[in-house]
Amino acid sequence: MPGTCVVGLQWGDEAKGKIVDLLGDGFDIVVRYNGGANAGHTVVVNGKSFKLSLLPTGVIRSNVQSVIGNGVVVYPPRFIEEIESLVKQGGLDVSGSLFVSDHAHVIFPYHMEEERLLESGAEGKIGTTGRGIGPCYQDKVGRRFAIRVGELLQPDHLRERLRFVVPFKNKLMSALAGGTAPKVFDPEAVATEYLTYAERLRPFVRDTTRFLHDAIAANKRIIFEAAQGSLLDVDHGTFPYVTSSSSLPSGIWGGSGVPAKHLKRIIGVVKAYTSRVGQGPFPTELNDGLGEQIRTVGREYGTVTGRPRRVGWLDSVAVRYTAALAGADEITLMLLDVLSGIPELKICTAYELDGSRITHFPSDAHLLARCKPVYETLPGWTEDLTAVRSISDLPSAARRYIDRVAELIGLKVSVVSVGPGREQTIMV
Ligand code: 2SA
Ligand code: MG
Repeated sequence: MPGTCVVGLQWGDEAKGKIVDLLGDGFDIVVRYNGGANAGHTVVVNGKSFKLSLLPTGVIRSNVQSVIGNGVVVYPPRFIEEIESLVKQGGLDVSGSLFVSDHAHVIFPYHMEEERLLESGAEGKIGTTGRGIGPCYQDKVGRRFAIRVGELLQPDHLRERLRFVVPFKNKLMSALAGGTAPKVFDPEAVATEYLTYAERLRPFVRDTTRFLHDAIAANKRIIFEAAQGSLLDVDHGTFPYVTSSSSLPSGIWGGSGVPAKHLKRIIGVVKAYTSRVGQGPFPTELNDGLGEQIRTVGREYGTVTGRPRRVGWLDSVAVRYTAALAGADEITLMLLDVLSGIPELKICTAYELDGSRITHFPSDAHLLARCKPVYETLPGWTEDLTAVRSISDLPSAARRYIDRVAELIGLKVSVVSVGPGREQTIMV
């Protein structure tokens, strides 16, 4: 069974969805194993574009089965909204081809409220997407207050669980708010609301671990779509400015039940520069007019939240680190067209940390915050790249940039993307 993983090697938004799309008919099953409705990708179905945040991008292929694995946190209203918008606007009915794990955890409105309170304080802000991701994973790991998708389908049990969980959450939120909770949740009302969602979800819910094990036995080709980016991984990312799940391929085993030995190809997706949303250190950040230009040309605004993304130069120290962690076999270089017209391009090749030069990535945020980038400068190009379809038609400076990136990261570049369209792709 050839398992493939498509994973972003920076802080997310590397255009992973496009790579999944390019892999096209080479797969039978597409799996999401981490995160929730904090991911954001735009897909095009029958000429119409959709913003998906919870469903895997592969869901738009009628011949592909899709799985939301046990490692994902599911917000039912968003799930229903996404499947309904696919039907209404794209004429695409995914019932029968999309499955949600009964072991995935459920996001409730109190998770979002908890997050809102935590993020509104003056200190400790992470700059999250506000989708309840962190509080839901916290409940999962804490065990006592979490509710799984399978539990939604048992009405009496769900009511009983919520009668236990919700009063605790109300107390917690009062404490977080410093006395009186701005919002008090009623367990019966939450149960009634979620039981209606449960009926919409029911046909999609199954034991996806067993489904995937059967698929492996049947030699089906599976693609794993990582959400967020490797530097947002809860263990190896720039902690604490990370998401609450394992966004590296290491999350696949835990988040889907598929053992790592079935992974045969790991594609690391890299933006030709860097972007980051939310708080946390970003050594190569550009806070000037050039940064503004890259943000505008690259349309660097959050798909989910619309937040302007922070942008900066490509950081080869960071990507070398994540490529090693991900076990990447190759990299795809995305959004190269955005760099056209910049006279000189910089790539970070080392850091100065407290007076010493280092070439490894200190993922601890407090150390990374003290790192000053050491740059190598390469000549830029003025030509528009969006219509280029082969390496030989690229300006020589662009070819040099690609070669240097491959050399610094130590992996071959297999694809270069020069625009969002499927055809705006150079196979190397
Ligand atoms: P969270 O909400 O708990 O996962 O936030 C924790 C950190 O993870 C970052 N994060 C992201 N970074 C980039 N892209 C993401 N997806 C959306 C997109 C984001 C959006 O595709 O644009 O629309 O704003 C994503 N999801 C989480 C987040 O910014 C925090 O730094
Ligand atoms: Mg995104």
